[in-house]
Amino acid sequence: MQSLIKPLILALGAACAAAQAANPIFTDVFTADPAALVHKGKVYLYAGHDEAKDNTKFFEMHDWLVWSSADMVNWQAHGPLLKAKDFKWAQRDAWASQVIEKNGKFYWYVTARHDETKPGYAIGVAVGDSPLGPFKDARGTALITNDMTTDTKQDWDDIDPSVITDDDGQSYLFWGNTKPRYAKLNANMIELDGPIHAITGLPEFTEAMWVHKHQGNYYLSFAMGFPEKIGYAMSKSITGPWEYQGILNEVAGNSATNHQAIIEFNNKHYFIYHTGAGRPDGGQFRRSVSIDELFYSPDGTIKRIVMTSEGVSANRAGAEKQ
Ligand code: FUB
Repeated sequence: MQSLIKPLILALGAACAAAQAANPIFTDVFTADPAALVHKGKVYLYAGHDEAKDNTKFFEMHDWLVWSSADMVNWQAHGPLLKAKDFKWAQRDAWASQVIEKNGKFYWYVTARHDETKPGYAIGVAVGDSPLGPFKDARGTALITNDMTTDTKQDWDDIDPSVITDDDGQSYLFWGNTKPRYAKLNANMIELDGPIHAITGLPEFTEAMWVHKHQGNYYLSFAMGFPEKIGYAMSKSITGPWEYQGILNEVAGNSATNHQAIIEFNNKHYFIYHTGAGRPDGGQFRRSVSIDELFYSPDGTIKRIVMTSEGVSANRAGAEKQ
């Protein structure tokens, strides 16, 4: 009898552990700038990969890492599926990115530092036939380069792409540091279709836009100030005007940057972000992705995120569908 009890307790412990995540969600690598895609009963998480030796100098980021999950707790690692060097025009710096599906293709919009032919940060796009690729540069050139936005002085103003397709099928690219911008995307998803527009109404805008829609409202969340909080604005139209609603998430521990993805998965809403907290060797350039639940108020505004160390519990509906 005694010999049965120990394995039973161990099995019970493992089941409980699997039903509840912990933040940060990965402790074997440092991860940042999360983006997420819900596709066929799974969540795909695309994250930047912090490889700085310590927190004294700057970001060291060469590739993007991917995981998938059917329940938001158990994550399968798929490794690095794209790197800055996969874009022949890029020098380095695999910064923030987002993947979106359109007409059965998966488009991965990325930030990287352009080579000396077009100095500054740029946005490129890779394409693949599945959420896990394989992905390849869809153009052979960057989609957005620093010389296309000369009204801002610094060369890192063209970073942090966020992409959304509106209900009429038109897709939009949002991006920017210091100055938020958007443009229509051509139906082929790899060219702009029209002029670049400035966005107004986002106080203390720094970077990290994420645009999503919920029950007839458009939401534009963004990193504000420095150190960064996440604020958000709402609109009845994807093209604005945007009305600022307030702070969505406070400064995340031990990190001056923050960067969020917001998704709905099996009737729950999630706020996916990075923090420098939760790991003894974490910090400014060694960040970690965390996930907490997001709740809407009846009037459509979003309640302030409560960052937890427990993380989210298993979204069983996702697991049962598999
Ligand atoms: O991770 C590098 C840069 O820092 C991202 O592009 C920004 O959003 C900020 O997180």
